[in-house]
Amino acid sequence: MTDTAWDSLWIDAAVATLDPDRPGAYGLVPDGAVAVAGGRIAWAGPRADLPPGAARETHSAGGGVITPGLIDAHTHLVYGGNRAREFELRLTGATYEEIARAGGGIASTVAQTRAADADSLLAQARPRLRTLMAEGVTTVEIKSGYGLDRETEMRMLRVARTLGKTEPVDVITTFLGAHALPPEFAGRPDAYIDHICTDVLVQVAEAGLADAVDAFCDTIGFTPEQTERVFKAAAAHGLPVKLHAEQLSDQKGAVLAARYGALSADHLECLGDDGVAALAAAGTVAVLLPGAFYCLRDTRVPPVDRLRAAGVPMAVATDCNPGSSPVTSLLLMLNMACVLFRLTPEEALAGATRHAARALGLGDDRGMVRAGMRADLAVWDISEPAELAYAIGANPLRAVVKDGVVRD
Ligand code: DI6
Ligand code: FE
Repeated sequence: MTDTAWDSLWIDAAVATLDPDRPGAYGLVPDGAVAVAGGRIAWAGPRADLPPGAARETHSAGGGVITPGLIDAHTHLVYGGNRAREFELRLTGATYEEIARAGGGIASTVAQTRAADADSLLAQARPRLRTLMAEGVTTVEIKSGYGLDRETEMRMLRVARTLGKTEPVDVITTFLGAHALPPEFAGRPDAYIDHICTDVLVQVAEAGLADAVDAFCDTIGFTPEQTERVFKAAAAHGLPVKLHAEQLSDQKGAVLAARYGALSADHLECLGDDGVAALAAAGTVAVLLPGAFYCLRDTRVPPVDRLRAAGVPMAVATDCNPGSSPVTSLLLMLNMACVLFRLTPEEALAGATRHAARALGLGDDRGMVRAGMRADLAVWDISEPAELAYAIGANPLRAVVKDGVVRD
C-alpha cells in the first residue's frame, strides 16, 4: 500500500467531531487524529486507526480538544457608531420598542451608518470581527440593514465582502433591506417594500453581494404580507431566505419562513406550536440569540423543549449588533444558551458548529470534523468539550486552522 501524503496531521487531542454518525456525546474521539490535505479534512478518527501516511507537518494539540471551527450564523457587525446612550435610557425604564418608536433604536444606527464611508465602516467592524475570530470563529454571517437605501446597503455588503477577503475567515453576507422603515418612507411601508423588491434587492443580487435575504417580521418591523413580498423577490433571484421571527410578538413569521424553505428562523422567543411544527417539517434551523434575550431583559424563553422534541436543529449565534446585542463573544453565547435557554453544552456547541453551518446553507461543507469537510478547526486547551459552554470569560483557544492552514 502506498502511504498517503498529507499537508498536516493533528494529534494529542480528543476530537469533538460533532459528527452525528459517531456514537456518544459530541461525536467525541478520545485519542484522535485529524489529517488535512488540500484545505480539506482527509481523515479523522481514533489515532490507533490512522491509516499509513506521511504528513509534511505534525502538530500536537497538547492533550486538548479539537472542535470544528466555530460558526457565528447571525451577526450585524458592520455598522456605524454605537448605542450606549440608548442602553442608559433602557436602564431608566424605556423599552426597546418605545425607543424604536421614538426614532431611536435601529434608526439611530441607520443615520450613523449612512454617514460613515466604507473605510470607516471597515475600521469599525474589523475589531469586532477579530474579537470573534480570537475565540475560534472561522465562518461568520454578516447582514446589511443599517443603510436602508441602495447606496448604503450595498456599501455595507461590500464592506462585509472585503472583511472576508482581508481576514482569514469566511464571511457569508445577507441582505436585510427589510430591517426597519427608513425615515424618508415614514408612513409608507408598502412603498418601501416595493423599493426593496424592485430596486435595491435587484441591484444587490446582480452585483453578487448577498448570499441570502432576511427580513424583520414584527410589530416594529414588517408584516407577514410585506415579508412575503421580499421572499418572493429573493426567490426570483435564486437567493435563499431567513427571517427575524417571533422576537417581540408572534406574527407567524416562522410558519411563513418555513413555507419558503428558509434556511433559518431566528430569535423565536414568542414562537408557538404551529411555528415549531412548520420549522420541523421544512428542516429550517432555529437560530437562538441569547445575547438579545439577555440585553433586552426578555422573559419569554424560546420553546427549546418543543423545538428539541420536534427535532428542529438549533443554532446559537451572537446577533452582534449595536442595539439589542452588543456581543462579540460566541463562547459567552454558548454559556447563555445553556443557562438561560437550557440547552445542553453539547447542543450549544452543535449550535455554533454543525447547525450553524446548516443555517448558512453550508451543512455539506463545514461544521463537523469529518473526512471531506473543509479543514476549519479550533484547538482548545481544555480537557472536555463541555468546558467551552461552562466557563465565562475564559478563552482557552490554542490554535485555529482555516482551510487547512494554521491561522496566526
Ligand atoms: N432584531 C434584533 O435583535 C436586531 N435586529 C432585529 O431585527 C437589533 C437591531 C438593532 O437594535 O440595531
Ligand atoms: Fe438580528
